[in-house]
Order: sequence, then structure tokens, then C-alpha cells
Amino acid sequence: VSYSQMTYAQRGEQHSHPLVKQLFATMERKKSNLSLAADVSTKAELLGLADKVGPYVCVFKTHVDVISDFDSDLVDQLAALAAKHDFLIFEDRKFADIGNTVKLQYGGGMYRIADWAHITNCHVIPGEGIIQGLAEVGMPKGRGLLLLAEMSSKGMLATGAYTEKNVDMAIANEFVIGFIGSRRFTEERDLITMTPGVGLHASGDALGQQYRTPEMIVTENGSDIIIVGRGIYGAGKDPIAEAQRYREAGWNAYLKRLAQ
Ligand code: 5FU
Repeated sequence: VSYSQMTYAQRGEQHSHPLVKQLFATMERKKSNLSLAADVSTKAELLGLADKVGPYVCVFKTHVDVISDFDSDLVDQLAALAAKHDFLIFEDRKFADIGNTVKLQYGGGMYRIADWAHITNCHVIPGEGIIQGLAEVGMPKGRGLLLLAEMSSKGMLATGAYTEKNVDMAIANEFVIGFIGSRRFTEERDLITMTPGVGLHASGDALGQQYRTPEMIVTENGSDIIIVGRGIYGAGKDPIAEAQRYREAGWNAYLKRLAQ
């Protein structure tokens, strides 16, 4: 039986990676396969959003390098909100350098991403050394890595043999817990997929973003988690109401998949 036909709870019970076990348990508890993409530019906005939508998401996704007043208190407070509302933190860093450099970028610098982000991601364009470098920092801390097997934007180049290479590398590396992409990629060791570019209405933006619905992504394509940004907190929106709406849409798409 395909993992797409199993419940998140069942998958959590049999998964070998403690972080993924925790993720699936959270998803089941909160009935949420929604991740918020919090692309806001100040500490106050980021924390405010995390406190408001925290109850409805399983993963809170950050781009910490767009915060103009970043400090270490921000990540302390974000970690406290993650505990309060029961979500994981995913820093969407998209590492893309050689193993030795990404080790420095992941563990050190101003952001010290490995100290607070449960999940991060990378491009495999440099080859497998990037995974090994990140694993040296993240594995002792119990973190997990997603590979960018595809992207959501128009004309993106991660296709065909490149996408397949991502799948091979994910299967071969214990530190990898899954992918960014639009679908389920493999039945090997229950690697998860998280999908950005999800919207209930808009079809895209002026800079190449393309949106698909939760049903296309979760029911039809077998992805596990939808990532939604501006659909929830965009101009004129009520983030709590939209988070509830996307949570319900994502969860119903999952229930529909199970019933197929
Ligand atoms: F890897 C990817 C990708 O392929 N597409 C994306 O859109 C990541 N993203 C991120 O998801 C992007 O950096 C934003 O943080 C978020 C999408 O936000 P939106 O407001 O829902 O378009």
C-alpha cells in the first residue's frame, strides 16, 4: 500500500526519523497539513503572525534573512511560540554551496539556523557533498533536510533527470527527510513532500509564482504538506480566518485522498 493511502498517524508510528514522527503526530493532533510561509520583514510582524496562525499550522516557514531587525531574542521567542502552539520551524534557506561552506552558513553566522530550525532545505546543484556538510551540523541536533526536487515558479529548471537525482540522493542520505516539490516522488523510506505555490484562488503573481489548489496538490499528486503565504496574510486578508480556511481545505483534500 502506498504511503499516500496511509494516515499521517500510521506513518508517524512506523517512521524511523524522530523529527518526522513528531511532525506526523503534530499534524494528526491539530488536523493540519498546512505550513505558513511567513515572508514578513520585521520581528514584530513575524512573532505576531506566529502567535495568530500558530494554532492552525503544523510547520511555520521562515526566511530569516528578510527580517530587518533580526536578533537572537527573535528565535528564542519563536521557539517559545512553537512550543506553545505545537508547530515545527522550517527555515527556507535553500543552501546551494559546497559542503564546507554550507556547514559554516548553517551552524554559524548571525542566524545560527541549525540551533532553532527543525527543518531546512538545499539545492543539490553542488553534488552530494552539500548534504554531507549540512548533515555534519544538523544530524547531531536531530534536524531534518528537504531537497528542492522541483520549484513552483514559471520556467524553473529542476525537471527530469535533475529531479530524479534529488530522489536518489534523498534515498541514500539519512539526514534527508523529504522534498520541496509538487507531488509524491518515491515510496522509499516514506520521504515527505512539502509544496509551495498553493492558493485557493489566485493563479500566480507578477514575478513567476504559480498557484495550484490543495486538492490538486494533496488529493491528486499525493503531497503531504501545503505551504501558503500571501493567500493567508496578503493585503486585506484576515490571517486567522484564512489560516482556518486553508487548514480545512488541506485537511479535506487529505481525507479525500484516503477515501480514494
Ligand atoms: F522552494 C520554493 C518554491 O519552489 N516556491 C516558493 O514559492 C519556495 N517557495 C517559497 O514559498 C517562497 O520563498 C515563499 O516563501 C513561499 C510562497 O509564498 P506565497 O506568498 O504563497 O507565494
